[in-house]
Amino acid sequence: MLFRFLKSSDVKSSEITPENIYHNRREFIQASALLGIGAVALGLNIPQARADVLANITRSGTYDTDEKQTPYRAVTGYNNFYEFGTGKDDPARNAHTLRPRPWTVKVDGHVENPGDYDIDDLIRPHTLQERIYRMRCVEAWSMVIPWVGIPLADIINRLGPTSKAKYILFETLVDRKQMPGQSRRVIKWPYAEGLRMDEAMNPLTLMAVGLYGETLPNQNGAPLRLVVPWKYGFKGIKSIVRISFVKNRPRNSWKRLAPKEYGFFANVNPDVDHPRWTQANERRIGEFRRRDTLMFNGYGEEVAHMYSGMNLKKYF
Ligand SMILES: Nc1nc2c(c(=O)[nH]1)N[C@H]1C(S)=C(S)[C@@H](COP(=O)(O)O)O[C@H]1N2
Ligand SMILES: [Mo]
Repeated sequence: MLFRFLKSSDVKSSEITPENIYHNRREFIQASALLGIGAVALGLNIPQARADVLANITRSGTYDTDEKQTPYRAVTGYNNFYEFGTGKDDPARNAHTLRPRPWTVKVDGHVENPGDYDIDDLIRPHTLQERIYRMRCVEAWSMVIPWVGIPLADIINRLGPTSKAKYILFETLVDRKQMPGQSRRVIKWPYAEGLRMDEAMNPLTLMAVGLYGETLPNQNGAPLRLVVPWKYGFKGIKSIVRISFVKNRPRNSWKRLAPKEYGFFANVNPDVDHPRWTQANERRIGEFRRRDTLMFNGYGEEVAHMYSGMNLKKYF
């Protein structure tokens, strides 16, 4: 059980991990070299132990939570990524087979600049930002993660959707060699997710390329994954290879699998329970007392206006 490792009082001072050196930039690179040791001690294969430190990250602080950040070992060791298995520790163990470079993202649909974009051409014109967000998984656990990414609106504006584009569809890579979990048909591959255009353009919506100042570990969705902090974690599609501007509400994997349990909107909502468990409270990874879940995961000020007049019990 990974939880065993997550109590901060358990961490020996000799055990250097990214989250306790993170706030000291000068020591970051040096200490990151030691990460490999920590990964081995955990018994996990964390390929990003090489700690590819991202340069030129800006910090506006505007949307950051100042809550305690979830330890790096939990953020990168307790994951949902069914392409690498359905167990929470499967992605950290298995995702080393994913090759995040070279990587091509297909942009198509109702857009002025469609094409097959090399990941680095997609990222390069933009400034990377750090965003410290709460993440609330639909399974009622949560984390606080310092993401690094680009506001999705910046990317969309450069791609130039036409007026016919009402939604965006995202798809994950399909490749059984790189993603061994895809030989089982637990979901219908590719994993797919979508957003309404106003949700995609909301300043909170981030296209992440890193976390804790490093490039994204494979298990967290390298090289490109969505982060939509007021929605349940499953909207945060990983290892994206397609961005499609569409007219109609796109399919999304979890709703397709179990439409009574998962909706398209998936806004965090303590008043709408999952049929099999409550959504009124959650367990912050690393803590033991459950905490109340906040409407829109606490981001109502930024996002509630997009849903005014909508019946959120019906459109869950
Ligand atoms: N392609 C893909 N993306 C995915 C998933 C997945 O299984 N496949 N799981 C989702 C779920 S349910 C959650 S909670 C988050 C977990 O992100 P994390 O592992 O980086 O915390 O990823 C989401 N994105
Ligand atoms: Mo999730």
